[in-house]
Amino acid sequence: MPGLVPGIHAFLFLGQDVDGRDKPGHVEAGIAGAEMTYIAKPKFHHPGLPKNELGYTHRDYEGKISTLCAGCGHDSITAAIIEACYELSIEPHRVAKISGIGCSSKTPDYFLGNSHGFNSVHGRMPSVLTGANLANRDLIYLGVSGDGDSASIGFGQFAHSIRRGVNMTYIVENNGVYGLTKGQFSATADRGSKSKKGVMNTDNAIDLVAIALQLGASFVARSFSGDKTQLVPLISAAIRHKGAAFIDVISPCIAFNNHAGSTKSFDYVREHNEAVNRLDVITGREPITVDYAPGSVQVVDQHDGTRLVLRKIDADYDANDRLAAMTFLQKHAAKGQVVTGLLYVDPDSDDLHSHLDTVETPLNRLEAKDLCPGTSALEKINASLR
Ligand SMILES: Cc1ncc(C[n+]2csc(CCOP(=O)(O)OP(=O)(O)O)c2C)c(N)n1
Ligand code: SF4
Ligand SMILES: [Mg+2]
Repeated sequence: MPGLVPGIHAFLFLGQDVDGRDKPGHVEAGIAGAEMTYIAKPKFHHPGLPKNELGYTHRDYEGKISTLCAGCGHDSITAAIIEACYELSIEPHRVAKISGIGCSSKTPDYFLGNSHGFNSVHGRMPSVLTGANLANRDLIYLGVSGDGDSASIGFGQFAHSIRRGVNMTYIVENNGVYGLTKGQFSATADRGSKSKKGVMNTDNAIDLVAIALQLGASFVARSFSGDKTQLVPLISAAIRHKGAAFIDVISPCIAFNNHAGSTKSFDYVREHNEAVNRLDVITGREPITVDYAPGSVQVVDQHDGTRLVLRKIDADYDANDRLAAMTFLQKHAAKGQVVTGLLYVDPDSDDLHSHLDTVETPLNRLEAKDLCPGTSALEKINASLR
């Protein structure tokens, strides 16, 4: 995504043609006439690369070359999204990736180069995504944001998209700082944690996972960018979930928040990570074989036939109990522990379209006769309102 200047850009990036050229219709609503740069990946690849059910290789799910700092946690999340979409054999043109502003919000340019996308304004990803989703429910919505983008300026937008149950996978790449603007504490920075310059954060932290649980998100998880084994299936499961799926991914900023005293550094998260479960996603295409030890497995059936198999690490952990998840989270947070895994899933989830009883056809495919049902229908509606 060519958005390098904070605060003044809103780009509609519609992906690329297979030959790498921008598709006609690429719109820039940024600085008039400004030429933005990016690094395109070479298109050739080894003919022997493994292919998924659609015949696509990993390369078909990649985007441009990342311009983030080498070692940034966000790049690992990009890799996990690519892996999940490859494994699920998703048609790239069926995905809409929407983001705000920040290093994290730049990442949709580094995956799914043939998907639809909108790099919106700082903190406004959720409302743009909600609007797009209401207009066309046929796409898979991936909202990518940062802790500044979602817990600071965009906190209200985050809250409303979650409480409305928008059908989306909402990923926050959480490093506790505003990486793009050089490392100021964000609202998710823990009280008592120290900045790189040694300044202590005296404000209480917002825990987006706790808030998402309270607001009624039907899928809530936390993971770590350094744990691909946990993160990839979480993203796959969230994509297959119907409703608001929220994943908070601790993603260390190696430039500004990876020092001793930070609670979002690689070392701190590795030392304090408490995983409640490990997840396998079984799609209808594969035979369902569950061979885990009895008592340590929780199976969740989803609307689309997918089964989530949770291998419990904490044997007492029940991922269907919202209240218990909230208590569990708070108890461990008080001990400085970072709880990861699928923390809550509602097997009977639904979404905003079900709540509003909206028409199934995407709005741009409705015909005049659908939009104007005629005088007698109008008279009936008027009569019902008198
Ligand atoms: C309306 C507005 N206010 C402030 C900014 C400046 N700004 C750009 S990115 C950013 C914070 C990004 O932090 P985060 O979302 O955590 O992303 P990260 O860079 O850490 O991945 C800020 C404050 C802006 N672009 N627009
Ligand atoms: S400044 Fe931090 S968040 Fe931004 S690219 Fe560098 S390491 Fe990543
Ligand atoms: Mg951040």
